[in-house]
Amino acid sequence: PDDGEGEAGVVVKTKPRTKRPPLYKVLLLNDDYTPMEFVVHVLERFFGMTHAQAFEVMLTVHKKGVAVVGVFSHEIAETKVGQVMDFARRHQHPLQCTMEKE
Ligand code: NFA
Repeated sequence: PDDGEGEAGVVVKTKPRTKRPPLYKVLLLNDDYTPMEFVVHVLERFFGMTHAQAFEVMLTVHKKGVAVVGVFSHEIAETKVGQVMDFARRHQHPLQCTMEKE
């Protein structure tokens, strides 16, 4: 057990560090085939956006190629990505959703 002293009575301090878990950005990528209405629906359904918010974010992805659609813990981000990828595949759309450390 650390008694707070190093060699020959030298006092060694360890800073109390509260470490926050890393956050992950969930990204939605543009493609030429997924219908705009489908993307809007995805953003409403899985990211809790209003229709107006979802439409705005969809247009950003459409025009810029990619946008951050949310920031979450690793576990939640993985779940969101999985839900979007499953939903897109089930509807046979090529929509891509990924995550990256913030
Ligand atoms: N670019 C797609 C289209 O024109 C719409 C889209 C937007 C797809 C955002 C993927 C992400 N139908």
